[in-house]
This record gives sequence, structure tokens and C-alpha cells, in this order.
Amino acid sequence: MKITAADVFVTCPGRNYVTLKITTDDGLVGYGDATLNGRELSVASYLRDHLVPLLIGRDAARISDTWQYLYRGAYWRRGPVTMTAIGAVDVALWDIKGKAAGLPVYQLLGGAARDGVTVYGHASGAGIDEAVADVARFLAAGYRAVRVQSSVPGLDSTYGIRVGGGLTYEPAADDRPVEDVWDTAAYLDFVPRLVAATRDQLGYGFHLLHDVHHRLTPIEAARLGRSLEPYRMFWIEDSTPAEDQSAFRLIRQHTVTPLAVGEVFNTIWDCKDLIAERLVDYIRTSVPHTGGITHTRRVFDFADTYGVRSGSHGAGDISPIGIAAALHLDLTIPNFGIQEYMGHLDPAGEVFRSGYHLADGMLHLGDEPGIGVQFDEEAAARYPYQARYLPVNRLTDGSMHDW
Ligand code: KDG
Ligand code: MG
Repeated sequence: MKITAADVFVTCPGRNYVTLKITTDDGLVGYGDATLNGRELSVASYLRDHLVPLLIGRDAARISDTWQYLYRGAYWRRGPVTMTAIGAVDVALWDIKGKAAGLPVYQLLGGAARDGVTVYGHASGAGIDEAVADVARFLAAGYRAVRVQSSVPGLDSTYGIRVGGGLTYEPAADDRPVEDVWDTAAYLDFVPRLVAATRDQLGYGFHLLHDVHHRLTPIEAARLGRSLEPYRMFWIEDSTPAEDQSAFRLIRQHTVTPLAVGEVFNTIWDCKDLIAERLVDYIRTSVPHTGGITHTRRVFDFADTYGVRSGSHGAGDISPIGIAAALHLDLTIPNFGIQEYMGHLDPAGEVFRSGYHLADGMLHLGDEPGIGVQFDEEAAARYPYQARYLPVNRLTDGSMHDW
């Protein structure tokens, strides 16, 4: 089963997605998600210019060997661009392996270990009342877990607030990033009130999450965690900039609120100390950004040894192919925690036809062989790439801050 072609598609059906298609000499086709939000073209180039020439002629069945060849062979290891490109190849090869076997990928990974994949949805609002009403809307739709975010009084824009009815937090196409303004004191005063109102009005019969999005110092994060303890959070996410693993030692000393981190990680080396020292409770690496199913499975297996659970990143900038790949892994691992699910903006459904569906707060995979997502090249061509940036953040005095 030799690889005869590998093609990269960049399309913008609502937002940008990069898709890798690998074709074999026996006519099988596999797809991988190579989307890296705001840096899409760098992964497309890494694939087209550096990996595609190496893939032609390789045996598509040798997934592990190809993974090692691309990872060790690069010499320049790790990093989001490299690992997203390798991840796309890996998922496309798992897709092909499933199709060759006539089985969904989760069957090749050991079969389902649970009935479905519990997901959390994204509730948000311009203030407490609107945010709580949005959480209630998710609960009414059957969700068992909801993330709550709200605009912070006094700040013009805050991460995580849905614009209109859309499923995106980034403003439309522009030639440079939008600048948000951040005030930690206002945020730290506000969030306990938001969370308290959510629990007061809606109770404790569901999992409640909140994303800090890397904005606090360790002691500020510790204070936030402690202030939220009465409200039994499922987790607070990315409370400090993720590259500083030692920050979590300090946070851990002060609070029993569960901690999650990992959406910007791309290898096991980014999180091995966090896991081995039990400094976090959930590891949020995503299949597309962490070297595909092959490497993400290693991260989760290692985490299981230390009682750390998965909580994979699943924002709308991960395409339906990336989400489906995550679901195959989620369904099989022993230490599944939760899966983020933001959904996708129309017209993404014209380009990606996915076999998974939401019922009772869980995502359920279909029985199609492989990953189970079809990619429509003609539809993709109708939505050309649009340059977009993620926002940046400044403090009220104009200093750059983490977004
Ligand atoms: O591309 C960046 C987004 O994926 C990120 O801002 C979303 O933090 C996020 C989340 O938890 O979904
Ligand atoms: Mg996040």
C-alpha cells in the first residue's frame, strides 16, 4: 500500500482550515487536520515543501515508522508547526488503515471503553445574567458540562465571548490583530461572582468549567482557585502562561480547585513534569497539534500512570477531521476526562461531512471505516483562505500581556 499523492488544501468556510489528503496506489484516501489558527500557511508550507516529497512511495501501513521518520528526521524537533504537520500525516494514515481494515479507527485502538464521549459546550454572555442564561441553554440542550465565560465589567472585550450567534472569538479578516485590554484586578473580583451566580441559579447537577486563557501570575491563579473552591469547579483552565511548568507547583500548594492545561503543548516533553509531579488534573493536548493519534495516545497513557485525565482541546479552529480523530482516541483510553466541543460555523458543513453526532451531552461516532469525515474539494475551493490573526492583549498602561 504505497503512497502515491499527498495534497494540501487551505480553505475558509467560516474560518480557515488546512487539510492533508493522502492517496495510496490501491485507491484509498486518508485525511488529516493541519490547522494551526493564525499560522495556517506555515503548516501548509511545512507539509507541501518538506513532508509531501518524503511521503511519496512510502508504505502507508507503517504509521509508527513514518511518525519516527518525520519526527527524528527533522532534527529540529517539536514546536507547533512541525507537530501539527506530523499530526496531519499521522491522522491521514490512521484514516487509511481504518479504511483498509473496514473498521472505524477506535476499533483498531482497542474498541470503545465507554458509550460516548462527554463534551463541554461554550456558554458566554455580555454580563452575569446573559452568561447564566446561556449556560441554562446548554443544559436544556442536554449538555452535562458547560464552560462559562463573561465580559468583565469595565473591559471592552474579553476572551471567550461569542460574537453574535457565531462560534468564533476572533474578529473577521483584518491586516493585523485586534488589541484587547486586560485588567487582572477587575477579572479576579468578577469571576467568583460569575461562578457563584451560575451555581446559585442552576445548581450543582452539572460540571462547570472556566478558561482563564493564560492571563494570571501563579499567586493570582492560586487566589482564583481558592476563591472558586465553594463552587466545585470541574476545572480552571490555563490559569498561567503554559510554558512555565513550575508555576503549577505554587498554584497547587494553595488550592484544591482542579487544574487543566495543555492546548498549546505539542509533545509529551511539554507536560511530562506536570504529569509526573501531579501538578495538574487534566491534560488538554489535542490530536492535531500533538503529533496525531500516535503521539497524543502516548501523552494520555503516561498521564494515566499518574491519575491525570484527558481534557482535549476542541475549539472551532480544530476542523471536524481533528475533532473526529480526538473522539476515536477519547472513546478508547482508560483515563478519559472530558472533550471540549465548540462546534463549527456554517458553511464548514459543506466542506466537511462528519459522521459523529451529539446526543445527551455526548458525541457519538458513526461506524464508517477510518476517521469518518469526508472532505469535499469542490466546496473547499468555493471558500478561499483569508488572512486572520488571533487578538493580542495589553494591560491598561499599554504593556503587552498574554492573550
Ligand atoms: O486558536 C486558539 C483557540 O483555540 C483558543 O483560544 C481557544 O482557549 C481556547 C479553548 O479553550 O477553546
Ligand atoms: Mg482554552
